[in-house]
Amino acid sequence: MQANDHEAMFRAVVDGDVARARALAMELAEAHGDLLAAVEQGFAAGIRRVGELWEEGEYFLPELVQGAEAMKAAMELLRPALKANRGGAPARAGVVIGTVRGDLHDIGKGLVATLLAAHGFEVHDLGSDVPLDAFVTRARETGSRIVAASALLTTTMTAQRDLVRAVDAAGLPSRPRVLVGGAPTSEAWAAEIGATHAENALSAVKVAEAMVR
Ligand code: B1M
Repeated sequence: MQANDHEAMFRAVVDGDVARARALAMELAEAHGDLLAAVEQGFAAGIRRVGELWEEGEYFLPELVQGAEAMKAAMELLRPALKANRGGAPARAGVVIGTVRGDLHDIGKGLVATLLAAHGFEVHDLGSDVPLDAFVTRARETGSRIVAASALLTTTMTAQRDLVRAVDAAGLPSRPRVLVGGAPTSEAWAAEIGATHAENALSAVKVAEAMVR
């Protein structure tokens, strides 16, 4: 894969071209390159641009949904290659992940979940609009070391604070730590609520690795 293929992946998502996104994903899966960097700089960069165009009033809901479809189609195809990428290493540690209650944004969370799985984590994805007790219950059931919560709205990010408190109060034997992310969150926010922050999906992998080391 060449650097300019990242541009083609970016374009396929921005244009909402599902067939092109699939074709590029298949090509990428067969190539011996940096799969994760290609995902982040190609497809993920594309969906971020779609978001900007929506905010700028250039795109409306159909284009937004179409861009998300192209992104999801590519990630569907890449999942096996991303898993194989980890070289059959045993799962390192459990991660329970979800988007917090009241929040339906799941594209970024899905990307984080996929890349964590690709790096050997055992990922338990609860989806979006996840109540606090569901995170805690699944962490208890699976003995997960990380509870990861995404929030895209300023009105829902406060649930991350409640989650830290709920996890602490549950006193789970695996003593999970909380990882937070999503556009309105920051290092400062995470420090304030007693969590760990990751800026994007690739850094979430590095941060999660450091958390279980
Ligand atoms: Co909404 N939305 N949305 N939306 N939406 C935003 C977030 C917004 C910034 C747009 C805007 O108005 N400027 C705005 C929030 C404003 C705010 O609170 N400050 C907003 C709003 C207001 C709303 C509604 C309230 C609109 C309405 O109905 N009036 C509504 C809320 C619904 C709800 O959740 N209850 C709503 C609805 C929707 C759609 C359903 C149409 C759709 C979501 C579809 C879906 O996810 N299935 C949608 C979308 C697509 C967006 C934007 C355009 C794009 C989000 C996205 O997918 N980005 C967004 C504007 C924007 O972000 N520029 C917007 C691509 C994705 C790859 O990036 O999610 O940031 P992101 O994830 C990144 C990082 O943040 C990080 O890594 C990811 C990959 O690098 N990350 C983590 C994310 N989670 C992480 C977790 C981690 C670590 C890193 O560890 C646990």
